[in-house]
Amino acid sequence: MSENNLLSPNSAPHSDVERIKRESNYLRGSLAETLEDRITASIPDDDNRLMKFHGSYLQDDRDLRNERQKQKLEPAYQFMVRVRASGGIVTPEQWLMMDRVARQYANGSIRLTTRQSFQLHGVLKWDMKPAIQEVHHALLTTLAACGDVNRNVMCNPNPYQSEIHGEVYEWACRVSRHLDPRTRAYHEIWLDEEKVADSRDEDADEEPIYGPVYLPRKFKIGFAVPPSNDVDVFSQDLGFIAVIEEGRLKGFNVTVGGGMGMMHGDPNTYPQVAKPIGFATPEQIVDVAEKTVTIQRDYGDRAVRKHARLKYTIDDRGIDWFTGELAKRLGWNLEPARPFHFEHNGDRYGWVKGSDGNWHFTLFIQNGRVRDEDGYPLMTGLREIAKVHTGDFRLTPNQNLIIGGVKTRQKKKIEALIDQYGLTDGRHDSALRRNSMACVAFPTCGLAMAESERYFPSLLEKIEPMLEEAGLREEDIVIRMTGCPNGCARPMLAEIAFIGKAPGKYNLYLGGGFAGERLNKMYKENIGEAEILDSLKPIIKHYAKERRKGEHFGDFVIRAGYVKEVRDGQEFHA
Ligand code: SRM
Ligand code: SF4
Repeated sequence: MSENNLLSPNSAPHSDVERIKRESNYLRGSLAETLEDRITASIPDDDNRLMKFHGSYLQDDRDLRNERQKQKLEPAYQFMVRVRASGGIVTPEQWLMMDRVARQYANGSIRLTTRQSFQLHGVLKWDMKPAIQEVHHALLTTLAACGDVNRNVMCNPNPYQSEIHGEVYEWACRVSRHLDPRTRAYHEIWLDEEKVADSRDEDADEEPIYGPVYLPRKFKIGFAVPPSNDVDVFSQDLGFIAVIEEGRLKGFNVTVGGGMGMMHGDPNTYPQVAKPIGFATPEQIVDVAEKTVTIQRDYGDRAVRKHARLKYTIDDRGIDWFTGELAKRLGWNLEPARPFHFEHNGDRYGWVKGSDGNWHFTLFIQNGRVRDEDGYPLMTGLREIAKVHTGDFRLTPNQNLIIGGVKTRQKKKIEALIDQYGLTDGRHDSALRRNSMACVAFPTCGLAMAESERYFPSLLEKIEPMLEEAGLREEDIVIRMTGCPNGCARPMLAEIAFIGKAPGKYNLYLGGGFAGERLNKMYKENIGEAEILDSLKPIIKHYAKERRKGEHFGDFVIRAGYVKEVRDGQEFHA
């Protein structure tokens, strides 16, 4: 293993997280012991850091925080468990397992994430092991769902170009497998595998790609199949854009340096769209991914975590430095990028027939939350479908769900169940709602500054009449909300976005590109609901009256002068 990843490129002392990783003996730490500790429902901070690599971390129910504090009780500790599946594809059996685990060990709901993973909330410490064991036995994993490693690899679940989708998906899986952590810690801690000798004593090389301190920060990869940019490829650290010529997959345009996270008021942190740097054949991309990861491993900032993503590594040294370093490590140069064109980043709902003759039904799942509600037994309906379905389920990058690969002879049966449980493809909702996403935020996310998932539907309810009045009910407008500027629902790429600042207060952003190709810009700062509605109403009216044919809302607000266009290298904030 190279020594490089033990050194920071700048001379500043490494952050404490680097110490925790280094001392952890490949992600073991004292997790096995602390999970056994029955005195508290919590775990120590150092272990919680490591827990992320295992796909989970300690939260507390923020709704109960003050009350429990008053009663001198420890916070209502619980764990979030994230289960990854490359490209979001799982079998009906795996769906049934998630459903079972959610009801038995978590809060009775499943959360489909913006990266095509599952999240469970409210798992108690004592239930972590059986829950993770069930996930493992169903051939899914929580390992590397969080932490300073490559995360769930996203892939367009494109139901209307099935053959190409299948091929691109296979490459996404290969890249994902190649970058999986190799440590046996996961098996020892969760699956009761016998502990191997301390690998530090043996000087074993447990992680040929990551090394003993893993990456300086999380790392994200997405595969897009134009014209759909549903994976928001420009938000990824590393993106692959499929190049299809004459119906065949020729290779991928490679993009680097995307990322959404920022901090309010700190211009040293910023969201950024990735840049295309060239073209590679399918057979070359695993190598491209590995070498990109190792560049970030060796040069990423290990001192300041908020400056540790690949986008900053590249910005600090320049894109030419990066492509040069990549070519050096690969031993060859990428070809020049080929032309590509994206049309949208949303999902296409309802039934579509794939080129393989199978059917796919995209359901609208508001903010990815699967649970039974009064009058809408979504979770039960999906369970009943999973019991008879022989195809797959595909989690989309927009927090929706595709019942995929339905054979023609089975379609009627699935259709009947969809009807029986009233499951919706969003047809009765506005196009705005169908193009909406919100992050989790309260009560589980410790970083939330404002509500998101719980509040967004009611805000949409108030915006919808304005659109209706303006004759825009069926106009696709991408709208997103997050409870803080970390950007988990990729709001910086939406045409309208709300980013939480304080309880009930949001920064309003306008002007993102409809196909996820352009960042938006702040229009109003720190405003509450009344001002949000007052601000949007005249703009919506203006758009209805003066938009050009085919002009998207995000383009219009720039042309009409509400916000300036954010071009490459320009400042994002205001
Ligand atoms: Fe995220 C942290 C939820 C996608 C940027 N994100 C978190 C944590 C784990 C909070 C924490 O660290 O304490 C949130 C858990 C909340 C909860 O209670 O469940 C959280 N992120 C989510 C999910 C579940 C949002 C959702 O509603 O679906 C998404 C899970 C993805 C997955 O399945 O792997 C999720 N997070 C994203 C995305 C979008 C994406 O990846 O496409 C981003 C922006 C893209 C990017 O990374 O640049 C994102 N999350 C962050 C950041 C800011 C990272 C940065 O570079 O600054 C944090 C905070 C951090 O890492 O320190 C964060
Ligand atoms: Fe939490 Fe912020 Fe991510 Fe929302 S954007 S889930 S509030 S970290």
